[in-house]
Parts: sequence; C-alpha cells; structure tokens
Amino acid sequence: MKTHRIALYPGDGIGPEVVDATVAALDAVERQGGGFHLAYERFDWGMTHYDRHGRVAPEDFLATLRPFDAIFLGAVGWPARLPDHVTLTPLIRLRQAFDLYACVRPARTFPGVRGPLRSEQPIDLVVVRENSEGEYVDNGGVLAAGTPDEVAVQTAVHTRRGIERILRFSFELARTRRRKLTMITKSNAQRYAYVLWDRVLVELAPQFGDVAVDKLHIDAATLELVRRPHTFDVVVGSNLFGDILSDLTGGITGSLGLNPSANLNPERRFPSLFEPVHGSAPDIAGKGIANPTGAILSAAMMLDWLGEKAAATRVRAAVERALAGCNLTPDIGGGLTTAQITAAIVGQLQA
Ligand code: GGG
Repeated sequence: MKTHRIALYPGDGIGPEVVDATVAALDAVERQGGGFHLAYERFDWGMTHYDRHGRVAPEDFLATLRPFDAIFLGAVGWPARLPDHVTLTPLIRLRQAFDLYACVRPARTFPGVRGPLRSEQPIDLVVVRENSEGEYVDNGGVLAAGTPDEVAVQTAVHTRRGIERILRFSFELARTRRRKLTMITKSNAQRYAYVLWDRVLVELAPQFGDVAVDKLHIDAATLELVRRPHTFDVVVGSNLFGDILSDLTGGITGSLGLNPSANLNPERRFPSLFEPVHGSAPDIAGKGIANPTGAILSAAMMLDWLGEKAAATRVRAAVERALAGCNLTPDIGGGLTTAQITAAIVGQLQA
C-alpha cells in the first residue's frame, strides 16, 4: 500500500467547504481500493490563523509544507477584513518558492450543465499560466506615499528561461491532446517582454512541428474565446494573462465553480499544489451552496500527478455522471447544496 502525504490548506470563505467535500470524495475513491492511502494533515491558515496570531500563515509555512507529496488548497481571501494582497501572499510565495511554474487550468463543458453562450459546441481547452514570474513578481515600490504626488511602480519580469520552459511544457501538453497551441501576449504594445515571448516561440516551434501554433493578443483572445471557444486546445500566457483568461474560460463553460487547477513543479523538486480556480466567494460562504466540483476535479489532477491514474479517472467519471444526472448547485442553475452534490458524486463512486 502506497501512502501519499497531503497537506490540506482549506483557507478562507468557501475554501473549507469545498475541501471537506473533496476529502469525502477522495475517501470514497480510496475505499474502493487501488493500493494507495492519502494521509492528510490540515493547516488552518488564512483568517482563522490571522485571528489567533496576527498573520495569515506562520513564518515557517514553506518549511512545514516542503516534506509533503502534494498540497491541496481551498481558497484564500476575505476582503471585508483583510486586503486581498495580504491573504494571497502565502499562495504567491508558495508558487515562487516551490518553483510551481506551470499552472494548468483545464476548462470544459459538461453534459447536463448549460453554459452562457448560444453555441452548444463542446468546449475542451487548457489554459497554461506561467506561474512563477511575469506580472506577479514582488518587484516595485511607492514614492511619496499618501501625498498627491504618490507614484507606484510595479515591474513585470519575463526571463528567457521562464518563457522557454513554460512554452516547452505547453507544447508537450498539446502533444497529449489535439496538438494545437495558442500563445497569448500583447506584443504589439509591450515591446520588450512580449516580443521576447514571440521570439522564443519562433525558436521552439520547429522542435514541435507536429503541433499547430497560433498567436493572439490578449484583447483578441478574450473576443475569440467567446466567439469560437471550441477551436482552442492549449492556450499559454503570462501569469496575469493566464489568471484573467482562466476566469473567462470558467465563465464560458458554465461556472468558475467547475474548474480545477494544478500548480506544478514539473521537475518534481518540490510538492505541487492543487486548487480550484475559484476564490473564497465571501457572498456565499457558510451557506452550504458552494460548488465543490472544481475542487474535486483538482483532486483528480492531484491523483494523476501522484501516479494514481485509475483513481483519477474514476473521480472524473463520477463528477461527469453526477452532473449529467442534473445534480447541480445554484451557480450552474440547480438547487442542490454542497452536501447534496457531494453525496451524488460519492454515490457515483460507490456505484
Ligand atoms: N482557489 C484559489 C484562490 O483562492 N484564488 C483566489 C485568487 O485570487 N487567486 C489569484 C491567483 O490565482 O493568482
């Protein structure tokens, strides 16, 4: 029996609700057998930790998480009480310190779930977000703070090494799918960083001659993802563009509540982190109506990453069948609670 050590970081808002639902689904898949065991340790960081200790995570939180095989995060943020840039800091630090440079965010339509678009063509794409640099490096400062002359400077950092490795990762991913890669930049206006992205793409493309390559500026990409989303396969972009586009791809597939993500260190030098794409949703926190499917599908990505492919496939199939059977939470047009849709997914896993 193989044991995988999982750090649970439920976080804020609906985070703990979707993490509890995910553990219930994982317990069910584990009970079916498959020769593995998930050993959890739970860390109540976020607002709960802040209320007791005056900070959202302990100073040594990275060292605490380092020995685990994977980290499972719910959501972070409670803007009514703490600015979002404070609650988000541990997540950004984790991605950078553990070199989780490939953020993989699949978005697909599901039979049984109606999306907002008129076209009913199935959508099945993956946004790959560069996750370690770009616009999210902590590089900048404020001059003349609090005065009418205040100046804030925030500098994005795009390295050749960072661009090349995320493009290689995306090309390889496209090879496992429909062999189409679309790179998103704004190289007509941002003449240094995104022109470097363009150059690296041109250099790499011949090594992946079996993958069709396309480029779009971010503004055109937002339009085309609404107009013809079914034509996209793997979409790669910088940290900020990937963050924004994956909310859009959540929206066009029905709800952000459906979308999973993996923050990967492809070289496996550090534990990778799995989380639903959605945030803490304070407006519905505590009401028991959060959609846990994005979190449960993130757990399927985690099982895949841990080598438990059969279990991952079973989880994905159970979610698909539950949704097809009209087990829907309010964000996707139904009336089920988190507990009810979780029970439906667990039921499918036991069927
Ligand atoms: N489920 C993760 C979460 O709470 N995300 C909220 C958020 O704003 N994340 C920003 C980011 O992914 O960079």
